[in-house]
Amino acid sequence: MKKRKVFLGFFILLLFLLCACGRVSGPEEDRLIRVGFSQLGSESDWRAANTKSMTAALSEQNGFELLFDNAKQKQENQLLAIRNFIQEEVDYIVLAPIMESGWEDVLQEAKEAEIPVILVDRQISAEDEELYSCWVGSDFRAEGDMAVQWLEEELVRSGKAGEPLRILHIRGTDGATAQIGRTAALESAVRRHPEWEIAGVLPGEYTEAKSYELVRDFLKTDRDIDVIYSENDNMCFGAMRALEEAGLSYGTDGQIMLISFDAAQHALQLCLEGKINACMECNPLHGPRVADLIRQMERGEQPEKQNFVKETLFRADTLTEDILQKREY
Ligand code: GZL
Repeated sequence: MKKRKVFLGFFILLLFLLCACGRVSGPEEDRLIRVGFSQLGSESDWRAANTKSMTAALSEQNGFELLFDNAKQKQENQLLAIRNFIQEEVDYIVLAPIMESGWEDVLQEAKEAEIPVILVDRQISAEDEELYSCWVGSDFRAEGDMAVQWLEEELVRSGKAGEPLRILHIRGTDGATAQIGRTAALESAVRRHPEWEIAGVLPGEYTEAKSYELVRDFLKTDRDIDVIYSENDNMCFGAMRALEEAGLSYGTDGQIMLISFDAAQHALQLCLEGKINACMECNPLHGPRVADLIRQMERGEQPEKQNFVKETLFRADTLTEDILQKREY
């Protein structure tokens, strides 16, 4: 009897020690992969769709334990989140960086903690490419080039090629890869077309509210606009509200052409109605892609460093209800 009590006491002590050291993990194959995901914010329809995709893919039923942090558009919050993930000893860190600069120190800490980092959506500018394992996202310069190519072709179609053109540029968050690429495409086109002029550049930060305020104020002094090049849907929505208040028409039957990026459901519906002339797709459904990259690394494989997604441009004159219904976001 006494022996049984000693054994039971020893067993309870062992169980306590195992639990006290953090986790009593089950068999290796049943262990959840712990992922810390630093999402930059919730500023747009695109970001909401991206978060939904990421959290659905990195779910417990798919074999993941997800530690999710929303940085509310502040880089300092992302830095804090990453350091917390390191303290938590996650297996992987996934980062959607709000801007390209400012990541070297914190990613060096992750590297020293031997925690692989996967970048999603925007990129970072770091000397040491070993600070992250791989990246998945869009080719933002290509997106901008496709949008500009549409504008050039539209001007030919309407017989206005070569005529003076004034473009209002609503820019995304400064230093974000999406902003850098889409802006570069427009600036390159303006250099190619001496008859084109940038009437103004508004820092809309990808939000509808900021874009509305900036466009409303801009139109108080300058109403001579032919095109609005909006670097995401939500800023385009803000511009539309300001145009309506100023009594200016837009879209396929209006005086001002609207070009938008992301092509989420709401914008595509407006495109179908002819209110937005062209919507450049920016696919946010990175959840399954990131999950696959992690599974590759779990198998000891090294994924491609850069993983681009394919995207298309939607035009008001070719978009159909059937296409819209088939969209996933
Ligand atoms: C693009 C993404 C941008 C979207 C915006 O991949 O980084 O950020 O275009 C979002 O809608 O806010």
